[in-house]
Amino acid sequence: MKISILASAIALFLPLAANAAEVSVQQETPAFMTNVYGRDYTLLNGKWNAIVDLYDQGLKMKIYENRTPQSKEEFYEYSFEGGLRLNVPGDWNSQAPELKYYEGTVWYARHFDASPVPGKRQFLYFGAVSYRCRVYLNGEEIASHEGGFTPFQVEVTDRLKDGDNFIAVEVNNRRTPDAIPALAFDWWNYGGITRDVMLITTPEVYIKDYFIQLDKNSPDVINASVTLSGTVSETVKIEIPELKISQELVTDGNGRASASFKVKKLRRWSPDDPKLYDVIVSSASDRVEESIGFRNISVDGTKILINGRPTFMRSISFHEEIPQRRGRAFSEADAVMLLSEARALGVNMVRLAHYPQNEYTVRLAEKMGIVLWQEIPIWQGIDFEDAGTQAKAQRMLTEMITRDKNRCAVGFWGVANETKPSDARNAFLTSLLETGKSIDTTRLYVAAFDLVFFNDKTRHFEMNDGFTSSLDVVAVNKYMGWYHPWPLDPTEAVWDVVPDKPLIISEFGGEALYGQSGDETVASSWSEDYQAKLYRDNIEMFRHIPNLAGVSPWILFDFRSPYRFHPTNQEDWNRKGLVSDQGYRKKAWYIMHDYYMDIKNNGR
Ligand code: GCB
Repeated sequence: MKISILASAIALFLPLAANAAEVSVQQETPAFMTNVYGRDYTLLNGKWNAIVDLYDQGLKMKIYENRTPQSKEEFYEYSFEGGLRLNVPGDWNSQAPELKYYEGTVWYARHFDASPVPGKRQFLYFGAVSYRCRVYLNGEEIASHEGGFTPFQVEVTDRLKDGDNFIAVEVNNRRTPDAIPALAFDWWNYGGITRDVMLITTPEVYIKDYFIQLDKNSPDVINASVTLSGTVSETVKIEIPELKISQELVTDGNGRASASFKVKKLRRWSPDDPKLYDVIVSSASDRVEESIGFRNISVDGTKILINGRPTFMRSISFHEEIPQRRGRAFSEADAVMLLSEARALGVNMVRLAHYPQNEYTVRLAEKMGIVLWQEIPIWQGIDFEDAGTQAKAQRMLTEMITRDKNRCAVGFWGVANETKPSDARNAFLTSLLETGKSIDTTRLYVAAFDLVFFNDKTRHFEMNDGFTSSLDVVAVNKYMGWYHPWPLDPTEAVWDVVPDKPLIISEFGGEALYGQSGDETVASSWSEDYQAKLYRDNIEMFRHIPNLAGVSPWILFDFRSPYRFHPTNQEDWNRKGLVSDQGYRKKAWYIMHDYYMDIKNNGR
């Protein structure tokens, strides 16, 4: 069974290809099974052989067939053996000096042993491949996918050989105008098989998906739905032993069943008490288990409520990057590093910038009691006129929500960052909200805007963007003291932006090179002193934003970005981190920490 997850093969690798290929989507919904770590699986991580294919010749040469000479006349101008070796998961950029800036195709390949089991199905599952890929098993193309931050699976039951199998993955990270993100973005364009690769074994009819969360409006009603892989009518069971729930449901002709249960004495998940319950979903032939938390998140006027209590979101952002390693984060240990440093700052929320991050991070945040804002990389420069790009964005959003909809830590789905109002933009983002809400109405939908301006007549900060009325929570990125000089003293700043809705300042900050001291009034000093004063000033301004429901400084760590050219202050790093690339806290970190501790202890 071959699936074309996004597109027919042809358009995927043409450098500036448009999206004609989008029409051939043949995708089962959902496109991959939920909770892969709760399944019977083998990791195909480790060292893979690699070929750098700068001119995209490997496809023509069919190098995925992995041929070796069989006669005296034969020869092949490639071999996967004896060349470059790359770690999977991992980005290629950090694994070889010549690949640091590489944007193009790299072929990954390896052998693995498999044993087809009668009555069982097997799937290859990729946590993420950045940015587009085609997968070949034993010499044949079996799947393709576009989008660097969400998973996909392909069934290989009938294709696996008993014993040795050969898999090749053609990975390409070239930036194109129709891609998401598009041609330029302020982070490193890491390429590669950047997350876990798994061979998953399931029964013939397996539990493909389930969605088990607390009802949006009730503190004691759990809504559950289960989807089997086949269009069969079967009994499935949902158990939450600690809540004394054991409920049998019968799936309909589409393999689906749903129910609501009223529960007693539920301890709702919150940042202060991240309680999770063991949940078991079983069918005649399958059983999946995991921990799920239950909480309400809603909006009341200008407040964000968690379990009915107004909660100020003390947030921070980070990229999926380990600065000290200069590469993508991918493991549980990486998640521990990033989230412990976030927690140390005093946060109750993390904005995962600017794309869905790996499942280890999401699951660990949930255990730690950290609310998450997760978003898709609709980041400036997106072609809102392109129907293909829109379909791609809808699919990315679907994949993100599908993977993480059972993680109660996720409180916010972000649909866009810094977009300019236009009819095309509005239609595009409206389609995203519709797509998201067709799967999940329990989260708050948010987008970050950057077009807040200072109105000289009213002397207020204002914003004109009608799309804000479609969102539950509005967020603003505003770099007062960095990209925007102060038009007045921060004590006099008055904000009149979506006054009837919760407003999150989703980015603010400025650059500082760790260890550099300088004049706190001179931006170009790139000093910790300037950054610290900028933080003091912004915090002062926050006290004058009546509908402020949260803040999220930009950003926890310095991060790599190829358009940060300053030769001594930046050297390809965005230096807005509160923590340096070497892991040292800058002066501004302490200011933000004090601010958060004060809010935590005394309220806002
Ligand atoms: C922004 C973007 C963020 C950038 C940041 C900056 O507004 O949302 O991705 O990295 O500004 O440092 O300029």
